[in-house]
Amino acid sequence: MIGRVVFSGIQPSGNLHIGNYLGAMRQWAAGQQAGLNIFCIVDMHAITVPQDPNVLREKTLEVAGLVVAAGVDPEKSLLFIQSHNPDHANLGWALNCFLSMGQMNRMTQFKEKSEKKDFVSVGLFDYPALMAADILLYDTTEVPVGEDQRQHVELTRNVAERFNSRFGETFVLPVPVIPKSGGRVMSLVDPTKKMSKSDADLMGAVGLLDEPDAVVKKIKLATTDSGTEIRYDVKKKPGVANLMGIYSLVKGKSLAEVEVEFQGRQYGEFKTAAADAVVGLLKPLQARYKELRSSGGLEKILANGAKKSYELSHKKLMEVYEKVGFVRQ
Ligand code: ATP
Ligand code: LTN
Repeated sequence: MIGRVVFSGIQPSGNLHIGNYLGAMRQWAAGQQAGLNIFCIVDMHAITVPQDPNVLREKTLEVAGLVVAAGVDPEKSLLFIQSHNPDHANLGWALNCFLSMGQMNRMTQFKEKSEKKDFVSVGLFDYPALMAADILLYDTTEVPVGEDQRQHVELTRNVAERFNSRFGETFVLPVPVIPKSGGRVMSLVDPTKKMSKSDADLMGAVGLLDEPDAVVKKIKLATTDSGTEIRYDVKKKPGVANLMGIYSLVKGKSLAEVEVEFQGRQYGEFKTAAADAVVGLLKPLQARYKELRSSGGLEKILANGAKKSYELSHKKLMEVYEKVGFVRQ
């Protein structure tokens, strides 16, 4: 084991939004100073729900590019596409056999994502086993994710403990690292729901690749209450509170400072300031993204990430194969 190992994944489905950035990617970038950092574009998780093949291919590269543009430095971290390293699916299969139906039935994300769907794949149900494999292959100690993923990381610890107690020390137990603020950026249309890539209403989320005009429009039209006071009150003023949260994270100011800054001012003025802040955040990110996609540098980064990740994961997979009793080649 090599001390601190950070692993996180992101699905290449839909358009990445500022919730993904503030809740996850920003932390990934900030935490790269020490230890081994691994980030994975989880295309195999994405096909648990229907995907258009051409869109999935393009989104996979887009998300990878945005992760780098958001500050994940390929010199310091490994970045790769999940389907490029077959060990993930192979360990996922093995872990399936150490997870109970009862445990999986308690996963709230499955319940939410399967509701009112005509077709629910076994893959969607089994999603957390593959996620556990992603994490456990690398002796991961920390998993930076948003609040919605806490239960999956708990399940990962659980299956690791079960395997360890049966076969002896094999897996490291990871801890979820959830940001104190930013863990849950809410929709601009319905601030009681989280900002989501899979939301059909595109006005709810500010995309990381949105043009400045679109950003301004979405923030200006964001749902707020009929009052006038700019005060942080999630229950009574969820829309204003959400915009204040976004503004405070982007500007690096506390909520109390934001309240003081906008005391006695109108919603319109505050929304303009919030929109300016988000446009300012996205401008350099979008410039880095465009440069990376046009230079061909991304493909090299991903190829290197796949090779290096396999060197690490394959040892672990072979250890598991040995322990469960597979004949080695
Ligand atoms: P969907 O919105 O379609 O459910 P998602 O954005 O939650 O997708 P991922 O792409 O897998 O799913 O999420 C990537 C990371 O972004 C995860 O760590 C997740 O917790 C975080 N994240 C997603 N939405 C938000 C949000 N609204 N606020 C904060 N963090 C978020
Ligand atoms: N389930 C996660 C994405 C994901 C992940 C992982 C996150 C897949 N594998 C491993 C952390 C570690 C999500 O939907 N956000």
